[in-house]
Amino acid sequence: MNPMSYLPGKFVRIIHSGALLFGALLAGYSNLSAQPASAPASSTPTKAITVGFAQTGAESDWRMANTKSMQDEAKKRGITLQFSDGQGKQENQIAAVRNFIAQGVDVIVIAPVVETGWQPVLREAKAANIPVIDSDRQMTVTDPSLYACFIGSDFKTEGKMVANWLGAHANGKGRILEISGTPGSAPAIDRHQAFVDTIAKYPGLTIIDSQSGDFRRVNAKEVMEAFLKKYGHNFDIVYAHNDDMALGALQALQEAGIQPGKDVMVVSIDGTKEAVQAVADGKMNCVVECNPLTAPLIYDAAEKIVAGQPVAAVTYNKDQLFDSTNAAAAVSTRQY
Ligand code: GYE
Repeated sequence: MNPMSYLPGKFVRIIHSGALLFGALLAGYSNLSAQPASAPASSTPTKAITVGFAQTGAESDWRMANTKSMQDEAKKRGITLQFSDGQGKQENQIAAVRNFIAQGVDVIVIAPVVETGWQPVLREAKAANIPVIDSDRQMTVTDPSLYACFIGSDFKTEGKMVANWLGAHANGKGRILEISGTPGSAPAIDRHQAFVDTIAKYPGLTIIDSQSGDFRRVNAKEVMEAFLKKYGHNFDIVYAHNDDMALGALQALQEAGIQPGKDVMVVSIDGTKEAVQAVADGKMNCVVECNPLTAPLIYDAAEKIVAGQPVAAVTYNKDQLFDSTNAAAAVSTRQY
């Protein structure tokens, strides 16, 4: 493993001086002679890298699309991908990262199930000079040099977008049942907090109860059934932290004889094809997108880090919103 020095928020890899010199000569050559940059590059193929990916689990359609994106893009680029499904448990993910360190992979990508508790294993990766990319969910660390960069969505913006949409469309009917994601996960924390902070602007909107559905459809259906027992029809809005949970809630509502999208509003986040279709069908009211197809950005960053180039500390997706005005037109273009 090459020696590497760390700067806050990014990694700088000091590559073998011979390679550095060779790279500098190539760069100089293409600049001075005005040759297309690709001419010399094509004669020096970049080393295929090995990436270890500690995935959260397989809890939702979003997650499956994210895994597929990482696998397909690795194949396309000739990247060797070591994939581990953490099955929703941080201890499994930590064990996977230790395994990647033992194997000496070039870059480790973690989609952390929960936000905290990563520092010890990140220090082990740093000691082994293996850069880490934080994918999808933020990790909280006191030492920002412990990972190279974050690539994913801004969950606070998503929570805020849903809340502002409700502020504009709920027409004074504002008793909200919240079905939240995995406790301690960045999306559950941020999508709750930003939503709460934003609905404070709209006096009619209040969360009357909040329970976790762990980002899973079956769990959310059970949560919704329990809500229906407790509140009867006495609520106006279901806010689910992801589409799978909204679709689980939809089933429970329909079984109870309540028409989702009409008798009560259902809103959520992810933008899966199935949920956007439900909006187009009038069974859901608003879905904010959260793009899982981030593998190209992640591997771009991984390849840059390995090549000793700087990367942006934080890259957020630009996520859009679907409601009755644009969902039908968008369904056929949804890729997950
Ligand atoms: O919203 C949900 C998934 O971390 C953004 O996790 C991700 C969330 C996504 O299971 O469907």
